[in-house]
Amino acid sequence: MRRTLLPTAMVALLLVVPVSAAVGGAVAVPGAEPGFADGIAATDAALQERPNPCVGTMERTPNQSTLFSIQGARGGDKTSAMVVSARPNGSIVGVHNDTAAGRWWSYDIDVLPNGNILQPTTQSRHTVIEEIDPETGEHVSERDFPEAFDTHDVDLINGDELLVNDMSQDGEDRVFVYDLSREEVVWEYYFANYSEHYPESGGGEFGGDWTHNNDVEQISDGTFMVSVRNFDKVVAIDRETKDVEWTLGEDDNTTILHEQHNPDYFEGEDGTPTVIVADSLNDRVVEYEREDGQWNRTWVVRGGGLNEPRDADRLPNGNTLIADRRAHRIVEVTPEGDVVWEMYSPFQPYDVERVGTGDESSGPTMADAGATGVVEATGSADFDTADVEACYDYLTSFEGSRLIPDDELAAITDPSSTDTIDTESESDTAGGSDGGDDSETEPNESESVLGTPTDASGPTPLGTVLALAAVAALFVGALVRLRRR
Ligand SMILES: [Ca+2]
Ligand SMILES: [Ca+2]
Ligand SMILES: [Ca+2]
Ligand SMILES: [Ca+2]
Repeated sequence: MRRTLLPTAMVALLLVVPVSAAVGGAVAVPGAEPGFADGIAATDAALQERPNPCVGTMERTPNQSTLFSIQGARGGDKTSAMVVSARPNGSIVGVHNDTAAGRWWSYDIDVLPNGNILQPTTQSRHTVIEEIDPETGEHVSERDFPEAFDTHDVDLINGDELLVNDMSQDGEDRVFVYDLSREEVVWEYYFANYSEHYPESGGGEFGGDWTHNNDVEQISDGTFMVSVRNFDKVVAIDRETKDVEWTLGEDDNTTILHEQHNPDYFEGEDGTPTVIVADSLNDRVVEYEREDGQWNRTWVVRGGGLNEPRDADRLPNGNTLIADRRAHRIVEVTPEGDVVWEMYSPFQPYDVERVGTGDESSGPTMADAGATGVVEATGSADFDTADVEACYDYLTSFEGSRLIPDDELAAITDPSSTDTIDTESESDTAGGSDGGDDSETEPNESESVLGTPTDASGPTPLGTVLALAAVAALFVGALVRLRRR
């Protein structure tokens, strides 16, 4: 017996919690960054030229800032879960500290069409989805999903739906769609209902960390791509029929994928389906193309210290931006594997996004770039544990939680204001084909896309009354059950 829809009225009433200022911190003042943390080798001339101790190789400075999330774990120790924004030269725009807001883990980040940042986090073994103001780092909105366990990815699709992973811990692993207008779950896919694709004997322990489904993406109208990590495969699922349209990878066949993260789907110039994947336990990033019903591996970057990468985004310039988990760094590599941009990101980065390049990857494919094959990553800065520690100290003491600089934010919310930002992939971001409705032309950067039913200052009186009534009803119900025992 599988769960059906969430008790949606309760969820909507109790758990939609607008928050006006969950995290403090002043807006960053450009240029007013703290100095080097203690313990940095101040005699190192090369290091002295760096704006902070988190900067690694800087062979090339990109046009926009880079956002990355840090899960916050070092060995068995809990460290700060953060979202960090770095300027092209590696200087820090701001740091959003989720541990300070009471969260535990911090995962996939998406820049929404209004410039806000969407992110799943966890607190007390359940999922909290945050929408973060890019100017202040404050939470415009937070939503609790108490029945969703340890969600690693949520995407905004079709303008008003959230596509969400739920790893569960009871065999009820699922992907679901939450309709923000109707305030309810409108679609669910329980992996255990499809044993032909996900037998209970496969993946991790059934009833425990079984599927570890860790990434979702709407790759076309009505098709969801899902990373089922513990089955070493990525599947494309038809929303209507729930049929599996294609599969990349095979459980325990680790020559294809091994406990992967964050596959991105895009297409070659001739429409060839292409997926780039952080092939985590193979310590590499791989690109596959689909031809005649077969997935062919076209590009691999490995070596050079790559250690369990968890995100890889293809940038419009053909380079690949990688969140390298156990190396505690973000690297941008060329098709030939040269590291051209590198930031330390302690401890355990999860996702990285280059501001203004669209959500995740938009191409080009390595086949179209004429750069197929296996390449070795080279050119990382020669950094050690002390460097990473110094970076951690710097980030956790950084004052200012702004995440996107003003000019870059303007380019996102009003693309006509500048032509320096590549916005060609906006249809991927929203998952819809017509991103030009009237509401988008209005200045709306302070609004919440999560669609809290009230303004950001708190629940309406009616909402509060209904929520309290619902709590009271639960309490009375529990009392009645106790007395019957
Ligand atoms: Ca996402
Ligand atoms: Ca996604
Ligand atoms: Ca990605
Ligand atoms: Ca990414």
